Amino acid sequence: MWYDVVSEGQLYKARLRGKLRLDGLKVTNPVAVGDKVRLHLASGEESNALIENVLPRSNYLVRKSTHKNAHGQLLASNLDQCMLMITLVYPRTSIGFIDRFLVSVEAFRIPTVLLFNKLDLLDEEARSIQRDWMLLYESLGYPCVEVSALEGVGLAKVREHLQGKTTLLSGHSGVGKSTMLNALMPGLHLRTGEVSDFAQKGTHTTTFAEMFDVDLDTRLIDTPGIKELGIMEIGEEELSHYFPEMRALLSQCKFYNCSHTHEPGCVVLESVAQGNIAATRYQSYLSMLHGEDNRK
Ligand SMILES: Nc1nc2c(ncn2[C@@H]2O[C@H](COP(=O)(O)OP(=O)(O)O)[C@@H](O)[C@H]2O)c(=O)[nH]1
Ligand SMILES: [Mg+2]
Ligand SMILES: [Zn+2]
Repeated sequence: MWYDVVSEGQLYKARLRGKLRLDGLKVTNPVAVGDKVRLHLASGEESNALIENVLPRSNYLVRKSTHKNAHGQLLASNLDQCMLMITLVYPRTSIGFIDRFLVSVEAFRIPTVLLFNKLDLLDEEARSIQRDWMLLYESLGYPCVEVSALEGVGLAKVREHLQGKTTLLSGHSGVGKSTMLNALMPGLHLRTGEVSDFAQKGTHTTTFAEMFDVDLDTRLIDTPGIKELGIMEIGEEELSHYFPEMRALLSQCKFYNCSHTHEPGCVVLESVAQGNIAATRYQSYLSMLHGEDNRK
């Protein structure tokens, strides 16, 4: 297994030196994109670079491994934020998928920006639905930007959000991630198309994320082939903490271990009834609570 390590502008192909200690993190891979490592250059040769250890991570994202259930897959580390690309049409991203993504990332205490792409394809009705979604998520603390990556609309705002940060870009295949990366970084020429993970088709290899430098201190991580984050085990009593609008109310529920489904004196239920918590959000909460597959 070879890793790309950049040091002072120079790219090294590196291998792991022996076994790395994993800091008690139950993951299948010891190193991930975004990691800062100590590199050892044996006899000064570029081809002999060894990763000696991984420096402490400020945060990380782990997703459920498809192979071993007990261990997750370390997806990326040292992130300032995630950016979820959404499209209302071609393909349609569902509210359930958005909420599931947001909960997964909240669990790792990483902020998320929502990017609504393919603005050029929306008719008036779809545009108005999109505006409602944006109002809702903005009110929850998730900045929203609408763009057309293809026509270059809204890219200045995207740049503002990215500036000086390391951002993990995610979203369904076909929403326009590669198109946006190409637009932000002329000269990159990533392959785009309806089926972006073409190269992985029919194989069972894990797809690794890749980091791009937008400028000196702005980095974007593309996650091709990752269809959903795959929520790590989140306990029922923990789930509402990852809905910001519920988190703010939790201490007011009558029962300490309230599930916010039927209990008397539940402030969350009250807020849903009064329309202060969006019905769609509560629906997402219930389906996650009941372990329903909400990935589409
Ligand atoms: N109409 C329209 N098409 C777009 C836009 N952004 C991307 N596409 C198209 O959507 C398809 C998938 O884009 P791609 O960047 O490969 O998506 P990815 O799978 O998320 O990387 C391509 O045919 C793109 O040309 C957009 O803003 N508007
Ligand atoms: Mg792509
Ligand atoms: Zn409650």
